[in-house]
Amino acid sequence: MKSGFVAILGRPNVGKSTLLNGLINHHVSIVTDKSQTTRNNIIGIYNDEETQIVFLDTPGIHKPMQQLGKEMNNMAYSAAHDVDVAILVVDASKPFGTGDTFVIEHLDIHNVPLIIVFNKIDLARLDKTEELKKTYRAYFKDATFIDAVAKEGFNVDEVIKTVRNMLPEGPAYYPPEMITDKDEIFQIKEIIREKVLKTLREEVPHSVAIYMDHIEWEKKPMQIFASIIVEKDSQKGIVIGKNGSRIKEIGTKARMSIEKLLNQHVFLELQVKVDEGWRDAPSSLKEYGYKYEK
Ligand SMILES: Nc1nc2c(ncn2[C@@H]2O[C@H](COP(=O)(O)OP(=O)(O)OP(=O)(O)O)[C@@H](O)[C@H]2O)c(=O)[nH]1
Ligand SMILES: [Mg+2]
Repeated sequence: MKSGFVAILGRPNVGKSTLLNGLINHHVSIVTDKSQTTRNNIIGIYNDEETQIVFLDTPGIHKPMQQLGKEMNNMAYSAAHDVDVAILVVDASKPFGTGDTFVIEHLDIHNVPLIIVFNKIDLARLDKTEELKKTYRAYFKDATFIDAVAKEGFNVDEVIKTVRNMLPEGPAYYPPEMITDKDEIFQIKEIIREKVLKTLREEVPHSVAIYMDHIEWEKKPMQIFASIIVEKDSQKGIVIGKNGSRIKEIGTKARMSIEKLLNQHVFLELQVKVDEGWRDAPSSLKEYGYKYEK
């Protein structure tokens, strides 16, 4: 059997989480059109008769403005260590820029088998992509290049095939029924955050964290009480909306997705709380699960 660990790395919003979900055929990592959606390393496991691939989705590497960003980058940097294969995802529709050099300079992927996935080729111009590939080839002369449209599943099987050929013989590290390392509480919080990100615009989403106040698993329907944490008083009103309309919309959408995840009816109550400047406060970062720990 072939098995191993594979990190999925790259700038924010290039399609890493979309690719992970496609590779393992499960929605384990949230996807939105906002940059810096993923804030933790998230394992997704692929299994077939002769292979187990443990993929690691990671936060998008970016120039950090707050401590939260530094923690996220550190998670991504650490994911690149001790893997059998690294996948660098690139947005093929964007020209090479400082964000790309930032990733290349900060990421230690020169001594590991590397696949570069040129994603979003549905939005790219062929000649521009060729130019981009030349630039990446100059940095990584031995990397395997794959074009993809992760959103449509195009060439996702090619990524699996290529990874499999790079993996050593090894045992299954996880039981075959396991698809992710994250528990239900993590997944519920992520679903709520996904709905917040999808409902709100611009700056507010980056200031949001979800805190699980209380769950009553045994009650019918199951009761979930969670808080949407924002950084400033002014953001509280934005999340709540006129007459509570926005938080109601977030709550309804989140409840429906949580019910799908848990396969049962749930009662979800959301409230909004202010935690001034939490993205730079070590204790808050720890509380919300964003502190990078070695
Ligand atoms: N057109 C197009 N859009 C895509 C493709 N793959 C992903 N997207 C979209 O790109 C956006 C970002 O996707 P994500 O998977 O969240 O990107 P990410 O790299 O995980 O982003 P972060 O978690 O912020 O680092 C979403 O709106 C996706 O639907 C693709 O192949 N083509
Ligand atoms: Mg992501």
